[in-house]
Amino acid sequence: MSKRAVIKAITADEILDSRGNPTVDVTVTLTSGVMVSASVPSGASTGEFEAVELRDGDRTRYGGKGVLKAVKHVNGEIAWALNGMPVDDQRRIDEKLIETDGSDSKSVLGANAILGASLACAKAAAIETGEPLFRYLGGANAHVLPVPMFNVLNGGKHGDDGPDVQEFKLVPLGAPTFREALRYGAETYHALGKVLAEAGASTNVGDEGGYVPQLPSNAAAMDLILKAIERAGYRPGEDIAIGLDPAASSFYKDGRYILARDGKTLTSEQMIDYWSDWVSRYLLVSLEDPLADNDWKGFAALTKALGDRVQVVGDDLFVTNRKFLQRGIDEHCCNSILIKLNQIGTVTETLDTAELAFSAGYTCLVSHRSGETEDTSIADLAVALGCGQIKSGAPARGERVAKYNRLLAIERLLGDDARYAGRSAFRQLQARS
Ligand code: 2PG
Ligand code: MG
Repeated sequence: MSKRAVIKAITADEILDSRGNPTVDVTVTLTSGVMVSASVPSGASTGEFEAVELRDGDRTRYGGKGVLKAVKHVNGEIAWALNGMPVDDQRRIDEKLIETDGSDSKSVLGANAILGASLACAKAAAIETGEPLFRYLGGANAHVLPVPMFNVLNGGKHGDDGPDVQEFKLVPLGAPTFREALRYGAETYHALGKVLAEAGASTNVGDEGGYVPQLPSNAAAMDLILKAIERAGYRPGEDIAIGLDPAASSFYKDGRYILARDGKTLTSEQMIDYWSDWVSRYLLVSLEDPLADNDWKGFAALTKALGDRVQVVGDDLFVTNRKFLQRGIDEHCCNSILIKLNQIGTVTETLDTAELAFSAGYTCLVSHRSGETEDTSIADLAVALGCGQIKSGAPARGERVAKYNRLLAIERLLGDDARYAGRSAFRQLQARS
């Protein structure tokens, strides 16, 4: 590409996310005529130290959730700062955004404004080079298709009246290709709908497209999912394993874990025993945020007890931030990190965090947010990182399947070069095989 393809204009608009809340959409125009947009997702079970998503707070619009201030910052300060910069210099662009904001938490311009601009620049640069985004970000050797984790049963903050555990995910690690993994997931999702209906449970869906049944306990959800895997004709553990995101901060209060569905209130030690029992009983390959985001001691103990049997993922604990990840590495907390662009707010900081994770032997799981848009950049990011894992909700609902469909397109594009990560994505399984 011409090194001199520069940013000519940056504009933003307020659009809606999948929950019907406003979010930021940024359009970048280059002097070459290239024009592309990126939109920003939004979480519900957010980590305490995530970069700040700027909301207007004006109760007369969208209940205070408008993003007109963030939009104004893109059209103003961000456009002034970035106009005239070479678009292929992503690190410099992101440094400029961070510097213009000037705060640690991106609270001045808003991480939503900043990420929109950062991501739109990356997409524009990819188009300018004539490369797909995954190759622009990941280089010539980006060819590994991630194992999709399908969140088929929602609870916690994503599904009222559902289980305490926020996400029960199908992990089709035995599929030969991504395309087949998607089929395994969709077939089992539909089988689960039938299994739930037979059990007299609701098949309404939550924020990420998974069912939200009212069940007598959290374990009851596991039993129904295992039944659905078999009903769909797959072998639990071999073809499809299970991953969880309890998002434990959401049921942690005053130093105790309150599992309302189980009628239990647990200490950190008891919560670890609870998960230890689940790891033994079920076919868990991945366990994200099993404890609250300030329970560092608990995380170290849990990782020591279970880390060689299950992937322990830090989401709210690390918030895609190198600083918190470094603390986790130093204190032996988790062996994997969730990667969310909007937790940290720029493309290069996200890549830097993933780089630190790999260097410390941690795996990376690229993730959507519970409030999503049609933007499919995370699919490309997962292939660019070659990390072998992504979660984008159920294999249903437009904003969720947009990412999975993008991965189908990437797999098609790569042709014979594509490799599906499968079991190799999980360190604990590599060690055993
Ligand atoms: C999570 C995410 C995505 P939210 O906890 O991992 O599933 O949820 O976007 O609400 O933080
Ligand atoms: Mg999470």
